[in-house]
Amino acid sequence: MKKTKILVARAIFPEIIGRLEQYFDVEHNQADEPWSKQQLADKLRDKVGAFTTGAERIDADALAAAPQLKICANMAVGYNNFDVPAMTARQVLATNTPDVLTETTADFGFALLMATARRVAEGEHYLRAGKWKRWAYDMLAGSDIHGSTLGILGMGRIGQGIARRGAHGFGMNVIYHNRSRLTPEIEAQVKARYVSKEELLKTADHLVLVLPYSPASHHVIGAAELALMKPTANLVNIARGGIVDDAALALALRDKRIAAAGLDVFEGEPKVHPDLLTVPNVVLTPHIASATVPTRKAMANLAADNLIGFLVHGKALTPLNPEALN
Ligand code: 8YV
Repeated sequence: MKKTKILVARAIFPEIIGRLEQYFDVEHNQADEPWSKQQLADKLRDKVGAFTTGAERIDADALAAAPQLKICANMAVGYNNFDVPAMTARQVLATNTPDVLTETTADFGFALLMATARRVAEGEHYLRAGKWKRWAYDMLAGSDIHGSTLGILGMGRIGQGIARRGAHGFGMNVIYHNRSRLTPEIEAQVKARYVSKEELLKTADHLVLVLPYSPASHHVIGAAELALMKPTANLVNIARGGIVDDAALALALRDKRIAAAGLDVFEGEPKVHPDLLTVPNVVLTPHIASATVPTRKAMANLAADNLIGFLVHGKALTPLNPEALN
C-alpha cells in the first residue's frame, strides 16, 4: 500500500524520522537546509502532513500551494507562524506542543532573571577580559532576587511555573497581569496576586514576559511602558520577539532607565537589533528556553504523535483548531 506523504521541514532527532517512517513516506531535511518560502511551498505541494518548527510560516499562500495538506504539527507551544483562521478555512488541522516544555522553559526564565539581576554574563566577560585586578565594594553589584517583587505578564502554564519558582523557591512577592484572571485556587497555589498592567510595570523589581505573540501583543512593552518601570528594574523576555520594542529597550538600557534585561527572543530573529549588542546590561541568548535534550525530545515526539494520531488513528493529541474538522 502507498504510504501517506509527509514533510519534516527541519533537521530533527533521527529516531523521530525513524518513528515517522514506520507510517509515512517522509521527505525530510536532515541537512537542515534553509528553505525559501517558495521552496517550502513546492515541497508541501504533494504532502498530506507537515512537521514544522516555529520558523516555517504556514499562511494562505503556503496553503494554496498544498491542496492535499490536512495537518501541520508544530514542534513548539507558540504558533504565531501559523495563520490558524486560514488553516481552519482550508480544513487543515494545526497542532502545537503544550505542557511538555513548561517546566524547562520556566527554569530558563529564572536562569535569565538570575543571570541578569546578578550580572553573571557581565562578570564573566569582565574576568575573561583580564579586568579583575582586585575586590571593590561596588564591583558588578546587582539587584536581589529573594524577597523582591516578581512581576509576570502573561500567566499561562509557563507564567505559573515562574510564579511557583519565585514564590516558593525565593520568597518573592509575585504579582501578575493577564488577559483573564486565574481562579482563586490557582492564585493561592502559585501565590500570585492579580494587578493592573500599570501597577505591574510600576512595582515589579523583575518583570518576566511570557505572553503569546499576536498583533494585539505587538510592542506591548515599548518606550511608554519602559518609562513606567523602576530604574532598578530588570526585564526578561522569554515569550516572542515583537512583544518588546527592541529599539526602545536598547535606548532604555543605554540611558539606565531600567537596570538590565535578559532576552531569549528578538524582533526578526535570528537578527538582533544592533543597539542591543552594544549595551552591557543585557544578557542575550539565542531562543533556547526549551533547549534541554529531554524536553526537545518530548516536543518532537509530541509533534510526531500528533501526525500519527491524526493521520493513522483519526485523532490528534493537542489540536489548536478542532473546528477545522467540522
Ligand atoms: C521552540 C518556542 O524552540 O515552543 C515554543 O513556542 O518558542 C521554542 O520552544 C521554537 O519555537 C522552535 O520550534
